[in-house]
Amino acid sequence: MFTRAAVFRDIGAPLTVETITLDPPRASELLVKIEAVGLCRTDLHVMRGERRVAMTPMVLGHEAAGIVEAVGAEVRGITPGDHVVLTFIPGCGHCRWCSKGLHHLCAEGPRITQGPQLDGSYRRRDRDGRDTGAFCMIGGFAERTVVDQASVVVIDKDVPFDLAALVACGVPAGIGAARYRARVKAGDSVLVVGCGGDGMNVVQGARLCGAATIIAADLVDAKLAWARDFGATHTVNARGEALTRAVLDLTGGIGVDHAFVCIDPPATLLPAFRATQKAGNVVVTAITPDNVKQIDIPPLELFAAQKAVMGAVYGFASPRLQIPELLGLYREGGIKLRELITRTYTLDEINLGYADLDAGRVLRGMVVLD
Ligand code: CXF
Ligand code: ZN
Repeated sequence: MFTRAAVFRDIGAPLTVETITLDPPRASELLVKIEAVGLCRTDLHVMRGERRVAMTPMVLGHEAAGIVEAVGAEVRGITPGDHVVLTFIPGCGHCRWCSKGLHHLCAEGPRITQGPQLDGSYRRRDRDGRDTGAFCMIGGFAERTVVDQASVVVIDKDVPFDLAALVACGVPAGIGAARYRARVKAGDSVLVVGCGGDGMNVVQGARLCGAATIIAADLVDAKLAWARDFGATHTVNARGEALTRAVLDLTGGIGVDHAFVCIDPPATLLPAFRATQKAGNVVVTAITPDNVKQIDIPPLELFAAQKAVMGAVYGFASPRLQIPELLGLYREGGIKLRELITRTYTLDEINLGYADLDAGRVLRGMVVLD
């Protein structure tokens, strides 16, 4: 069949919305009609060449929800008509990590920027007949996609698709980082550097955990105002040493229990590290450009202050656990989802959506398909 898709062809160029060929699902795969797909900054890093993918052309998009239209013969527990969220790391189900329920650490994870399906072959071709990849084995910037069942979580049918898409990336990444990586406790103090899709969810995750002090830092005042709505108790518009000083001032000179680096790790890591108290946690949720080869922390400071520096992908917990859990929390009024979406776009407007993200005009842009 044919489907329209936003295709990444050249670094620095806009995505091109094209009609491509999509082959039917193989035995362990499904055909999914995409209903909504979020505009995450990771895809922007790819478009700019800051994060290399292994091939072009490639359909980007990894924060997607939709309806199953067809399933392969070996698919279990998913049927046509099911509503699904797609996961940007597959859960193969049998590797060392998946067998412990740690699907965010699936052994197949390192292959998600390569382009092919989980089984190593291609389902998409462009108009010239060239194999076309699917970012994160999803290729969500499209009307339809074919994915392995390892990339699918079934959700309740009453969840709006735009909200379902949110729990595919930014929401679990942020809320999970607070709950499952740092394990923020009631009364703790927290710094969140970068209040975008991940950071805003760290703010609401910290609130959910009962943090007493939540300091939101960003260079865009509108995001700081939004952060207050999501639970920030203090806001700081500063970077570098000024950021560290401001946080120390707000915490009686000792620093926060937990700092989260949700944007620009090379520039923000050391200021966040120095704004963290002794024995505190520094959690990196943001992706780092390929050309950054090392982190900037003096080893003696790390040792003497006995801090922990840690990474968190997918909020350090399985999307199979978190997706239903987060939708349940939303239903109970425990977290905000609707307020994360600043603007919606058609597939043809996708480059406008990314321009808005880049300019700091949106918290989350959402492509809504017909
Ligand atoms: C990313 C994490 C690193 C690989 C690509 C997807 N996740 C979300 O933005
Ligand atoms: Zn993402």
